[in-house]
Amino acid sequence: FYALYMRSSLARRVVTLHPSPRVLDANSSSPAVSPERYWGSYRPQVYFGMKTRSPRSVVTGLMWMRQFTDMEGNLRHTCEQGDHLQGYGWLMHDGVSFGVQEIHDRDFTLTTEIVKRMGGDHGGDWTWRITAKQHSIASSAPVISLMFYAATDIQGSLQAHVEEKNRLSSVTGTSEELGNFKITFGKPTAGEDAGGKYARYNYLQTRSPGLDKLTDIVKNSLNHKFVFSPPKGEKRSYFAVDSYKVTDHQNQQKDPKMESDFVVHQVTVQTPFQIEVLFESGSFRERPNQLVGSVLTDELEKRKMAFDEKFESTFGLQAKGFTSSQIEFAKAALSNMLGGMGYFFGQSVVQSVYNEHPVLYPEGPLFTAVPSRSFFPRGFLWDEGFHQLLLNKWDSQLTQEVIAHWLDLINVEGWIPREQILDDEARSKVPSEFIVQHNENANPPTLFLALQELLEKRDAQPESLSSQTMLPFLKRLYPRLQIWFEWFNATQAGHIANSYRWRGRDKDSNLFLNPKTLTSGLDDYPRASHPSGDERHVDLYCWMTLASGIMANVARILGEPHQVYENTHRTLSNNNLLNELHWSENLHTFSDYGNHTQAVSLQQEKVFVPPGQPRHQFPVSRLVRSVRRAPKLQYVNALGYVSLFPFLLHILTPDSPKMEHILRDIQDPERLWTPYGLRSLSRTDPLYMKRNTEHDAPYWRGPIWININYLAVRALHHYGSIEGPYKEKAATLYQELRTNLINNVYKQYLETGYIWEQYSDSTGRGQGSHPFTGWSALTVLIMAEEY
Ligand code: 6A9
Repeated sequence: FYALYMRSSLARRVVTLHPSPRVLDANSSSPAVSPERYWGSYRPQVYFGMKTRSPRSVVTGLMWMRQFTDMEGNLRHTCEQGDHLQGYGWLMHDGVSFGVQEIHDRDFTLTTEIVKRMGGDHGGDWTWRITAKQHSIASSAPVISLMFYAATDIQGSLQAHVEEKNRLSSVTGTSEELGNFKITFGKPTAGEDAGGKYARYNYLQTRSPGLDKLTDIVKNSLNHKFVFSPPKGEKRSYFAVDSYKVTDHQNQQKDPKMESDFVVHQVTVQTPFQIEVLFESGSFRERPNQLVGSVLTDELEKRKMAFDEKFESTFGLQAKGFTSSQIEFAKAALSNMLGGMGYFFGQSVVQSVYNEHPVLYPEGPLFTAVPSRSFFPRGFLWDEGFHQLLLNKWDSQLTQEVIAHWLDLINVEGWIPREQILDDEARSKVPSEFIVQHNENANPPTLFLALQELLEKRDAQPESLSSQTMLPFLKRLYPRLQIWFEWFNATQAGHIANSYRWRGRDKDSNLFLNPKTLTSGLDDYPRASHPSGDERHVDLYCWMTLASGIMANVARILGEPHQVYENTHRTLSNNNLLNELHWSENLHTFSDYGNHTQAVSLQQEKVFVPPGQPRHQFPVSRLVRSVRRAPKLQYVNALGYVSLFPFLLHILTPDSPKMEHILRDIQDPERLWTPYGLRSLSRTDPLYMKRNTEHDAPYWRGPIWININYLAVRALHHYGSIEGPYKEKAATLYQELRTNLINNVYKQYLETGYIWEQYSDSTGRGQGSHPFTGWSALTVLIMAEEY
């Protein structure tokens, strides 16, 4: 019995939250405490939508489609790369009160604007203005259907108000967090002061089994029987939502209690046109006027001006002489990170060695920026530290809140799940094998970088609001930082004292050219060919050096004992120890150490599929790893981002002779230097641009990544401004690398309409997920020279 009891209590640990008081009060996101941030574009996974920062928010959104063209797959809703839009994203967004987005579809552009107005007890009112314009007047103006919707999520209710046959003029509703409210749909006009336009209307009022099903419900309800017949044009039948089919769908649902209200207002109209949608909160009583028409235009103008002013005073790009087009680009990069912030609520699926099956983590909220609105619109732990380097310059309060949300997710062991896949909408985007998060897995503690920035800003601007809230914030954060740091120190330690090792590398070595290390964030970056307990990883060593230093600082500020952190920091900062553990005299670079051989390659092999599998008995050919020379304990011969870490995180002393080698590798076009930024792996590396499996293209084996390049320019700036033998060299390289990065990310944006996940080291072209305004948006800081 005792053994059983022990087992089950161990099994519960992974899902037991840390007992220290949360950094955020339970009501911290409520409209009473934080009215300005209640409503927001917190649904980064849809092209356009809003929700409140609450667990079961009413959501609003927009779907659209082009009529009279190939209909299949033409319905737009969630951000999908497969939609092949020519670009979309927020051009302006202040993170609080307004935003302007442009969406470039095949032959027309939608401009989606939001303006909020405070009042009442539920986060106030807001208005949307959607403006549609065709791209070229050479062809006939496209007819577009906009489908505005509102949906509840388990609690609350919505009533559709229909006038003039099929026109849904408004939706009234009520929910726990919003009280009573009303959404009014304006009629389309040709422009702000222009008259009305011919339009057809349709609506759908139904129930939905979940927010992840909204697209399907609308798709399944589409019917082609409706006729578009403008005064001077031809009669044509068009697609519209039609309630009958959905009733069938509804009947298939088993649990009616779990169904939520879903109302869609479809308006079908030819470009150009403009439509406004007005949300009014029932508790907002002394409203001077409605936020529509010229009132809205005036408000928008004011916010845009304020945004421009704040942008210039924060980043100073005009003063630096950037062109207005470059500044637009930088505004778009920042705005899409701000406008791409999500408020997610739900549970991770996690597992420890004590759990036979994955288990559900406690429910909780996460307010976070996301790397990519299309491909991974959710929180990633180490991405977030980079995001906050940019957002902290814009709004330190925001950064504090985001860090608090992440640390409030920590469990009693001191572990934070790396990838936050919290609700059905998020889960619907992830293949099942990637959903479960394992509690032995780390991810670089970049939130310490963000904390470092917060502390520096506090020193520079002691009078600011965020500096004043800093102490109470740090006090509540501190026990969580301590356990987080200790978790790294204990669970990711290497065999030798003061060395560190990423856990969670791929186990089945024979299927991969080099088993991946997803937890390091650098996925397929080459490590020891044969994972073992003897490994030590130089990037993790450096992250721990940084983290211990920040821990010591925070402890000192709070008047807590700081000796232990300081000792760790002093030990790890000692370049002799670093050299001893990680400098390879043969390779002349900082390196990982482990059981390694360079003599590996992928070979075709005929194998029989095991009995029971569909193609049993037939030989199939697959790639397996062949090892031509046995591995032995040695330094790992890879040259790339990992080798640079002692420099990237400022751990090298400025007079270290190793600087010479590092700067040489950086500036060598045969190794890391390209006209577009530093490549992730040297061109001379045996694994440069090598696939890891048949289906796994090189990722961190050559391409240029902006987060590490940001750290590199920052380091060059650092070593270029302090005394030392390499000062001038660093300062020169700083200018060149900075220019190359800015020019290429900007050029790709102009050419493709997107900021990208990574850039080709041979052509500079953007590649991978897009839009990617996570850490690639750090280009703004590189432009501003804010490090
Ligand atoms: C798997 C795909 C429809 C990989 O930016 C997020 C992370 C980084 O933290 C990491 O360093 N990216 C980098 O190497 C993207 C990870 C995406 C995983 C998505 C499922 C969905 O399929």
